Amino acid sequence: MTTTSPQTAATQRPARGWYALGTLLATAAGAGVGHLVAGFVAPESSPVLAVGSTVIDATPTPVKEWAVSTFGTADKPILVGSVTVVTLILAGLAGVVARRRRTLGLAIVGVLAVLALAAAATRPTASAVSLLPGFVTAVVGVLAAGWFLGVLDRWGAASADPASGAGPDRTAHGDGTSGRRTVLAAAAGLGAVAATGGGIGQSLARSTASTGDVVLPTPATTLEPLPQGLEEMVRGVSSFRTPNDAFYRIDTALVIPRVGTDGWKLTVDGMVDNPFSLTFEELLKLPMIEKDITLTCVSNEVGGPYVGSARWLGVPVRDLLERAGVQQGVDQIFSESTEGMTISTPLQALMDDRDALVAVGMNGKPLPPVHGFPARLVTPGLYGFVGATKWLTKLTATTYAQKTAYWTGKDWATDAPIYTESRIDTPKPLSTAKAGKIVVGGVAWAQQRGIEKVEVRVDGGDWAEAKLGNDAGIDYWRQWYWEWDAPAGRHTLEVRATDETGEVQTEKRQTPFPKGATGWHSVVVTIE
Ligand SMILES: Nc1nc2c(c(=O)[nH]1)N[C@H]1C(S)=C(S)[C@@H](COP(=O)(O)O)O[C@H]1N2
Ligand SMILES: [Mo]
Repeated sequence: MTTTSPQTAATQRPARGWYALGTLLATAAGAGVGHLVAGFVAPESSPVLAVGSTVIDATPTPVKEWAVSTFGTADKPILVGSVTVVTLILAGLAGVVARRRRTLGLAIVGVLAVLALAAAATRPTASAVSLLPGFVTAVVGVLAAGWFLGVLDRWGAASADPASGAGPDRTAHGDGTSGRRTVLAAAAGLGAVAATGGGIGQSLARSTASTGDVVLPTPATTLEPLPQGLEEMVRGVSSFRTPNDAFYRIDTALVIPRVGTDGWKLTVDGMVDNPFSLTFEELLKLPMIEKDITLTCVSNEVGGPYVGSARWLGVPVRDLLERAGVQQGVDQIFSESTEGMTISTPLQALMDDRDALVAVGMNGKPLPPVHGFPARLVTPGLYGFVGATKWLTKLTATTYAQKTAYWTGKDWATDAPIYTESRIDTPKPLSTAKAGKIVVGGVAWAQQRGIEKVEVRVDGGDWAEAKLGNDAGIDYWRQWYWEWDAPAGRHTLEVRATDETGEVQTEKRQTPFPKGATGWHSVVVTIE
């Protein structure tokens, strides 16, 4: 070893691993404090979450589809975890650099934080306050790293002193001097700052707006109560109404937007004669209707879970657009949400008699925060990504030529009617049952057309007609069941639906991208 460094000789420094640990923990401490500050000012501007959201937006569609189909709704924690791991690896490498080139190493720690700051600053909803968490992260991270590396240097200098025995390079893990204890205490301190800041920040970010004080208005026209479902008779079939807390959730938000009703406004503008805005109170005073609608995600694979059915309460979008006076030439309504999502819906689908809603109620309750509180769009017959904007705040009348929404910019379809689909809920795939009577059951949907018939077949044999559950309108799914006298062996069950126009669900396999999956759902079971 030579003294190429302007500082102490390499032989007097603790091993690289200590430096890597130091900058890693210092960066974690910085990010923890940044997360805490974000929890107070703007959770989505937390360094890790801002980078995570930027990664989501920058991820090519096929990769995102793969992630959704592989990880399901765990894709978010996995993304945040990956961002954290990659950042900590880079932070650790910065420590290795800092061992010899202190300024450069610390600068890398600073750059990591500044990248997070830049990510926060370029989010669609960024404001001046979004810069604070990244700034705090940079300052805390660099100062903590500088401090910790100083502790290491002093340890190295002390142990290089002939009086205190061999240098730490050789004895880093074994000499048990008080210097080592000091270093470990410093490391534990940084770890504690990271964990405490991150933990408190996380609980702040999770505390969403309360919907408790919202009293839903009485609808101008009410629906009959939802008819009886099959779930009590057919064990394992999806319930006719999906409870709010079991309803699937798909969105790009890493933090559930905290939207209070106080500052919230819905604006209708663009190519209209009379643009206007409504407060939440004003919205609630408009005549509302109830509607049973099955919502479906375009990313739902054949047989997948991203479909749910609820009774929605809201104002027909048509009423709002008529009040604004949509001008000639408009072909899309471009909606925006409080957290910066943009979604485009064909004007026609919002104006015709399907009764697309600006919904405020879901199954008799205010919208839960994850499902768009205080108001969202629900468009019967269209996949959610082109008609179900959550945390809705703006409807702009415009044209597809003028404005491109988030998913359209990622090459998804612009107009995406839901395909006729059917799903076997029971028996479960690869389950085992005793030979004899088995009830096969599930759901089928063909929003805007309605389900006429559901058929099941075993091992590619003849199609048998299933019995349908009650009907709650063409925009709502139908439950179905079929009694099977199951013989021993391994069997494949398949299902297909026919809509009320007479069209049979296509067998042709199609991926969710770019306009929804098609094909027949099948389940393999073993009968003993
Ligand atoms: N603001 C916002 N709204 C959104 C999305 C989103 O990412 N952000 N995702 C859409 C998609 S892809 C679907 S399928 C539905 C899902 O609604 P849910 O989570 O209430 O089931 O919301 C839609 N509305
Ligand atoms: Mo979706």
